[in-house]
Amino acid sequence: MDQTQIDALRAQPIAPFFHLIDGKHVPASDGGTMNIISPIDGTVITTTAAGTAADMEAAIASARAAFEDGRWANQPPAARKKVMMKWADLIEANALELAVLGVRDNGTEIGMAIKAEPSSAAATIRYYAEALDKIYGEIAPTSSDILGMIHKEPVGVVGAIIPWNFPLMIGAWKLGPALAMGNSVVLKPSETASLSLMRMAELALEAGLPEGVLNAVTGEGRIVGETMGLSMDVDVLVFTGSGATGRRLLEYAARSNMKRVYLELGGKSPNIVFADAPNLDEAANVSAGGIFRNSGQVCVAGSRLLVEASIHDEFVAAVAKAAEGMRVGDPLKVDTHIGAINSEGQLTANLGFVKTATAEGGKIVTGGDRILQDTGGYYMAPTVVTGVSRDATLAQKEVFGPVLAVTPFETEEEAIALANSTVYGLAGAAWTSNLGRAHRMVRGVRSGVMHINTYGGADGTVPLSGFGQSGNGSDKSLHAIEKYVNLKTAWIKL
Ligand code: TXE
Repeated sequence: MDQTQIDALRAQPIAPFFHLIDGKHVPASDGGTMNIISPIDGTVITTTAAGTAADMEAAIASARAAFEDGRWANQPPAARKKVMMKWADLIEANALELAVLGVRDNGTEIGMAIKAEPSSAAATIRYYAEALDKIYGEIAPTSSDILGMIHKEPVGVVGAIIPWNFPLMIGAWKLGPALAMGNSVVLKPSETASLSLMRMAELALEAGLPEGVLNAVTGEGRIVGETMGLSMDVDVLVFTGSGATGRRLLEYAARSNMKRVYLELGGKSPNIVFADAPNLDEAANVSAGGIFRNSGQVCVAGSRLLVEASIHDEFVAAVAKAAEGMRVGDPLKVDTHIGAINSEGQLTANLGFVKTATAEGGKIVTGGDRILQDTGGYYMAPTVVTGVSRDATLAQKEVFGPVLAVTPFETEEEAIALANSTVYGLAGAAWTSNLGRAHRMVRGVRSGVMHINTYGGADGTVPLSGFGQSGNGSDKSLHAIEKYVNLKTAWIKL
């Protein structure tokens, strides 16, 4: 990464963004716009269209028409693959531009953004492009006078609602398998991180995706998102975001056409450190990264540190030291470790969690405050809170900020019980040299991902699935494809 190139890109003004409907850039039907505020310094950097219900309906109609006439679904797999491979190439060719645009919008430190955003998105699109002509139907083991065939058909119109923490990566997790299987998609980016995702959608059209197959509408969730949720013409809703919105989407589906709803709703993931961890210094550094990178705005963040009591004090000191060694600041500087909080509202909520934690008996070991306020941006010091009891707010609620809750345990059984004591089940980790214990932790902790002696970094070859109120269905890997196909049986008498 070259600082000079990054600085040149950040100096460029950003033209207003419009919806992408039926292959055209269109403003909101009532001309409304939304100011886009950069969390780096609190300034307005551009505007997006403030979508109306009519805009969303137009996008859905376009996606429906594209699906019905088969302009994408009926193309030979090799042709669809070619378009998607080209799209991945274009994302890679524009990686720095996309990453800087995204960081100006959402505040993630550039070092993480470049890897987790364009690079990961391109890899995801390429993965599903490569897969799409290797997925076969099935022939059932019927009696000899019958041919039982199972076809995999695209479902139709997919509505994808994307959050702000990793818009390109999470967007690609939905767009890759949905488009690979021949569906049409309507994309609804987050209000506070839409720019890079809108640009990535444009690149799909530049790669040759037919008009109408991918539409993207910006605007408020409660307006355009609700219209999408209630539409009779959307067949599948895929979502990453808060539990509260996830519940609404289930209601919308029940009130409309009972569309399929797949949710990824974050977590309160336990990072369990035993005294027999192979390398406690490494465990402390990786654990700090596992909660503080992207300011803790990571769905799988290891936000609960469960530490064996015998090493509690020394381990907490090591994590606090690692936290204090992380440079918080301008996310577009290549040597920044932790960038900005996405929005002022999110920062205020984080600080509220810290206040509640201390009121409930927690002790701040490091951090706890807003910092760098003179920049006008939204920054928070990485925060470690000890003495967090099992039922404390900080142990139960997702903060989605740079706040680590620490709780000691005595035994393996107690560690598992603590790990499973929330409504969530997205990720977790255990650090131990004992092979049997490692496997017991994998089996015992109810979560979609269990790391052993590491935290984070699980790539696209493995699924990310929520247990409990962390959601349903899977992103990533071939398993994600299941969300975007209907199984059709042909029962043929010979
Ligand atoms: O989420 P929302 P917010 C969690 C995290 C965070 C909290 C709030 O705990 O603190 O959610 O973040 C769209 N109908 N995660 O307020 O509102 C919205 O426009 C349809 C975890 O940003 O759920 C955006 O595109 N759509 C998470 C998307 O939902 C609606 C990532 C997510 O926003 C809508 C983000 C409605 N009525 C937040 N209301 C993760 N799992 O990684 C909003 N939206």
